[in-house]
Amino acid sequence: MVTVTVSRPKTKTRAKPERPRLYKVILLNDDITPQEFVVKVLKAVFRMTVDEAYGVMLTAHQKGACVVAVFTKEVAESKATRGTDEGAKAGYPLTFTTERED
Ligand code: TYC
Repeated sequence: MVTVTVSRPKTKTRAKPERPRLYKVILLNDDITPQEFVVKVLKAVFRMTVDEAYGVMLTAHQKGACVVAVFTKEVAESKATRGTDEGAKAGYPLTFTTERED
């Protein structure tokens, strides 16, 4: 007679969905892009009100950079690229970058 022992893992495999890592989109200041244009891009790409967009633009203008919003990696990178491309299309060096949150 043959005995077959089947061993199961001792640890329970629990369905534990990991929270996706989040990425900040950061707006960088420059000396060339007009303030109004920055506000226009923030409204269009990040669906901000004019007041929100003006506040973010002014913080970047005064401090050198400002966190615009936080998204999953793909969304953050896509929006940063869209914003930067809008500037480039209009001949401005407007730049959005992304940075992983800790
Ligand atoms: N500093 C620019 C100016 O004085 C305006 C500006 C603000 C540009 C924020 C980029 O992220 C920026 N025309």
